Amino acid sequence: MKITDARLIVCSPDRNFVTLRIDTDEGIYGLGDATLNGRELAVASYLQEHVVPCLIGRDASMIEDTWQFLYRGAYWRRGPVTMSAIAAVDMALWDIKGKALNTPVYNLLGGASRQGCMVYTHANGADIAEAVDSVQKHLAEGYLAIRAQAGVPGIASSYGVPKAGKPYEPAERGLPSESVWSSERYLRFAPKLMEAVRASVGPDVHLLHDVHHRLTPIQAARLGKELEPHDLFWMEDPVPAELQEGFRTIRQHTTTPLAVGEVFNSIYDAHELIRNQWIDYLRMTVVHGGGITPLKKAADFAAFYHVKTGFHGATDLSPVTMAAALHLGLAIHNFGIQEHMPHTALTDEVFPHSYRFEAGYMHPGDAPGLGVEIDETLAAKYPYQRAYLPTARLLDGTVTDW
Ligand code: GCO
Ligand code: MG
Repeated sequence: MKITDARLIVCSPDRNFVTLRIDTDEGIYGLGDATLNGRELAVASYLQEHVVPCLIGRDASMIEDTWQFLYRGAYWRRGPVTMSAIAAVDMALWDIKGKALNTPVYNLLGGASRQGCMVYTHANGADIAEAVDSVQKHLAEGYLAIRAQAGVPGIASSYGVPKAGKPYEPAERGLPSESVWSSERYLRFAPKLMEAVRASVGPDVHLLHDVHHRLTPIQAARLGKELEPHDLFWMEDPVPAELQEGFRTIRQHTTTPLAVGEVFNSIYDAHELIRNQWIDYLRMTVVHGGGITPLKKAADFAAFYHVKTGFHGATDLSPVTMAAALHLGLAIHNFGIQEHMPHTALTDEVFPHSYRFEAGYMHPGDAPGLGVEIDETLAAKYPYQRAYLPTARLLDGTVTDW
């Protein structure tokens, strides 16, 4: 089966998405997600200018070979733009293989290891009371695991908290906005938030919290210790993780489980974290981690060190990535949890899909391949719109991690 065509579909049904469609001479096509929040057009151009010409005429069944060709053959390796581009090709080829063999992708990855993938969703509020209400609302929807964030007193526009009346969406149209940050104020507040949430839900609900790369290792160690009585499922991204050995300090001081890696794009971003057992959950996901092919290997490597998966699943990953993550999560043994930040109704209309949510779990569905389509006529009505993630400064004006 030969690749005859590959093209990019860039659209913005409520937010930007970059999708790759690969066509074959047997009439079967596959879809891959290439969305990189705030840098979408760089990936689209990388694919269009440098990858698509090399795909035409290749054997669509050769997934591993194509991955190695795009990774090693470029000479320049890693980085989110490169790896998101390779991921899109990889996903599309798995989609094609599933359709060609008339089976869902999870069957090709070893078959189902469980009935469904437990997911967590986001609860948030301007203050603790609103956050607790939001947690209760999501519990009523059937979620068994919930991430809680709230506005930190004295900090305007805290991470994870929506503008009044809107669902939380990290990217904003136009040029990057600026927010302020104070780790001192946050450290005084976060344990109170999680204490109140735990008191309202009782012992059985899984609670998560995202620090979003804001602290130093010793601050994160202190927070982890203070959160221990509230029994978190995980504390996410407590420090920026370029320096993997930063996690040694955190780990020495706290038993709060740690989740890291939504910005990683290679196993080499995480191999020390895993090998030293400094983390409990690996958050790399299919689109930014180079595709299903390398992520399956990363998950298998992590399994040997008691590390489970917790794939990133924010709205800036398209329904194609959500499907791919669910197929992989259903198949691997060391699946931990899947993030589920639901897309808007319009996004779901542009990307009809077979995955479904029921009683706290998601299932990829049994459609052949990944089980996601794109309505190109509808997509064309929503062209790309410039949008960026916010930036952050400390109270004295110093640029800090958002
Ligand atoms: C999460 C994340 C996101 C990111 C976003 C950046 O845990 O879901 O931290 O909300 O901020 O994906 O593009
Ligand atoms: Mg996060």
